[in-house]
Amino acid sequence: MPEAGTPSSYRILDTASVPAFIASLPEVHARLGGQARGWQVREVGDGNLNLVFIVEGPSGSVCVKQALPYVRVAGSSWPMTLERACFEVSYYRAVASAVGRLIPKVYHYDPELYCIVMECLAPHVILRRGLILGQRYRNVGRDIGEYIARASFFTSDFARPCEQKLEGIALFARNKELIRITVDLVFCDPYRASARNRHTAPQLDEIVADLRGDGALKVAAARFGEKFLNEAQALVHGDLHSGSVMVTEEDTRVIDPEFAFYGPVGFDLGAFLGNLLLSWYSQPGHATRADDRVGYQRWILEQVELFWQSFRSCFLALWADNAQGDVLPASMFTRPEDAGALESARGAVLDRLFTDMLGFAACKMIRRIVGFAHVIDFDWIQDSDLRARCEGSALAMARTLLTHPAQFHSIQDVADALPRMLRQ
Ligand code: SR1
Ligand code: MG
Repeated sequence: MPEAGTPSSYRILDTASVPAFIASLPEVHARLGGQARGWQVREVGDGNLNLVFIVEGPSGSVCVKQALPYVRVAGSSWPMTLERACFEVSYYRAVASAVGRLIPKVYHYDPELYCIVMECLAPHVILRRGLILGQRYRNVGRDIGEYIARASFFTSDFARPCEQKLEGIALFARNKELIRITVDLVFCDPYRASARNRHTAPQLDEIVADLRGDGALKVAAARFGEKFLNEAQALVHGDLHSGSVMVTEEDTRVIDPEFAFYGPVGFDLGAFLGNLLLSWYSQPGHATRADDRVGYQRWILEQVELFWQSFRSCFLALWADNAQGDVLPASMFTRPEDAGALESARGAVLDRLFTDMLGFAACKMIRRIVGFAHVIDFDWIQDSDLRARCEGSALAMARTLLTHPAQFHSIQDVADALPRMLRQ
């Protein structure tokens, strides 16, 4: 039964009702082919919020994603706006021309069912699951760096007139219930008593108490919370962790942008970096006799470096050709002798994004270990002592990133620091 307060036209879909819904959409029906009664439907959602169905027909398949009127993992005790589906589809539309093949194609949006019908990504897998299995995806770091560069540059003041950006800010500012989730679960709850928090206990009890008693750390995390709420630099995905990326050996796609809003570019950069670092620290928990995962950790670090380098070089290349916005416009730097000043101003912007990326990465790492929503990279480590060691090392790294940012001048500094934080 839908929650009280949901529109009367809304109903929760299930495997039995999805075929009739799809059959009512002639173009999608044609894509699947055959008759609705012959289609195979599976519910495959494993995220925290929504229903996801895969529908397969004789000529093709589609993915159907529906918002529930509550948080899926918490049940009806945590009501949640259905409008998130509308923000997700609005984000896809806003970045589609900038990012091209890096997002799935959207075939249909139903505003009454809060449901998106889109390209079924197969044989793609969720990156987080691939990382747990020790799989390598040669393009993923480079592709996600390019993705964030393209999506953020073309929605920023560096590329667009401010009027367009202000309209975007107004639209996505209405995504306030999901912004509230991030404020609470990323920037506040991990650092205070909250019934929603959990951690591996008793092994991490002392570390968690120490973290919640560390004033400097809490102030640093709050500074990034303030940035999150105040720096409307560009349209950001808002939840770009390794569970929001689907991959094959060659191909990379970004999914699940329901948390989208105008915010700091470093928030998306930090989400992806932080989740790669969590994966790196979780690897000893997935080692076997045949594979100690040390080589795999090296591969993750290569991806970390490729990710940042690809973001940086792509952002600068786009800027060189598209400086038509209101901040540092090319029209202000037309004399040959202006070139040096312009180049160093752009370099300074990239340096600030690097610093922001590290701080947001740290916040994202901490929330996944001591907050409400954990990650299977750690949760699937059965031995709780081993899991706590992996999590403790990741927490040590995150705390250093937040409280000693001056130690990190380059992405290589980050890579070099990771093994120094390992706990025995
Ligand atoms: C209540 S939703 C919990 C988390 O799941 C999403 O993936 C976001 O990261 C959110 O914070
Ligand atoms: Mg998600």
